[in-house]
Amino acid sequence: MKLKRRNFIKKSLGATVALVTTDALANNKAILPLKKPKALVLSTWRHGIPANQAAWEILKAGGSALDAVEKGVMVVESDPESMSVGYGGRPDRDGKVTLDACIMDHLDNAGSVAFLQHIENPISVARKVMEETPHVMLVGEGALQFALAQGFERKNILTEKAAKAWQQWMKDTNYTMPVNIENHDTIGTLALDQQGNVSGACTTSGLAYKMHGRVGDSPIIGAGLFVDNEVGAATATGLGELVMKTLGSFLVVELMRQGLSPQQACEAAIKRITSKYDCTDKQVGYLAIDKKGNYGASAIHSGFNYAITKKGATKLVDCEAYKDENN
Ligand code: SD4
Repeated sequence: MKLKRRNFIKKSLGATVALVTTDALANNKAILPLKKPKALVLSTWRHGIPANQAAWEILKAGGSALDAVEKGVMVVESDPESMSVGYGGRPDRDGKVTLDACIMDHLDNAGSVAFLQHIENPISVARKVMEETPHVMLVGEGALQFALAQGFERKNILTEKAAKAWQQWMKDTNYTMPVNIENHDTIGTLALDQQGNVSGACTTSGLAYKMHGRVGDSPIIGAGLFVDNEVGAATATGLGELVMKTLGSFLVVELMRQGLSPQQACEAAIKRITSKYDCTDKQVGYLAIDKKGNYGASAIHSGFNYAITKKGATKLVDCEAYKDENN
């Protein structure tokens, strides 16, 4: 039987979609329910647990993946105990907290801020860039001016705890920029909503004690995050320089477009890095989701974990270190 568009009736927005055929109506037969998309949210690292829980409240109520990822990462940005994101984030080597964030929705819209100071929730500024300007990315002073004009509060986001840790670091390291597998914890969140749409958000204070002015992968569309609602979404954590040089999240999504599963695509993107660069003391982790709700993750070294929430239940998953079968 040929089904036409007009045969689809939406019972209500965001709720179960029912399929009715004219024949079935004529014969007074039962309405066939279509499968409701299964909402899902994934976030990098342990702080992904509270982020997912906030995102889930939105998804559960039929809200958009876009709202879910924004509200989810905001919890972590506003938590002073999380020392790699937003308020409480570790400063650069000059003692300044500079934030990077980006967001992307299911309609291919994107917004981003980089090297932003004095604002607790850079992800919401990134969303405003996406929704209120013709641009994708604002940086530094310009991003701050835009945020203030949009009504965001200027705030000291360097906590006493982060300042003390920085002072200690100054004593111990003599101002040498560290690059190792320990000094990062960006949050990247990917969500699939009940309407079957995918969105993502990524936000960080970047590598701890980085050079002043350094921007990582996290606010770069295609590097720290990429969403294509035809395929799925991916996000990255770890040493941003390696992610930027391989345009990692875009690569993962493109590999999924070509038919790889999220797991296979994450592994292939990690392999792209390990085959080109010495990664002895460098970590990168990828997280990906497809439109069907399949997901995967891969990382150069063990230690990367992520939170997954489906059907309201959240668990933390340890990601195995990538193993190249050919080596
Ligand atoms: C950066 N990718 O600035 C970020 C840091 C990070 O988990 O991911 N941390 O390079």
